[in-house]
Amino acid sequence: MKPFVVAAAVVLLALGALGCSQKEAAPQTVKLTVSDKGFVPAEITVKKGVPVTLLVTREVEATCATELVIEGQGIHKPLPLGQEVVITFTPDKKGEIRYSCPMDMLSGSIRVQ
Ligand SMILES: [Cu+2]
Repeated sequence: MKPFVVAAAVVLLALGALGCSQKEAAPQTVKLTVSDKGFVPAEITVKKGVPVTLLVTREVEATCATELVIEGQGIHKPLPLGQEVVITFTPDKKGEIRYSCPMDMLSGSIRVQ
C-alpha cells in the first residue's frame, strides 16, 4: 500500500471513531417477560434515535400474550413459550409507544425521551 493510502485510511478510521463516540450509540437492551401479571415491566424508558433491543420471554403457558404487537413500528412477533425473542426497532420521536398482545388485553408502554 502507498503511504498516502495508509494515511487516508488512518484519517477515515479516526473520523469514524469520533463519530461513534459523539453519537453515544450505546445499544439499549431491555428484558421483558410475560408472566401471569402480563408484561413485566409494563413500562420502560428508552432514548430517541438509539436502537432498542427487546429480549422478550414468555414464561406462562396460559396467557393471551402469545404474540407482541408494537403500535406504529410494524412489529408483530410470536412469543413461543420459554424462548427469548429478540425485537429491535429505533424510536424516531419522543413520546409514548404502546405495545400489547394482539387482542389488546395485556399492554405496556415504552416511553421515549
Ligand atoms: Cu390478549
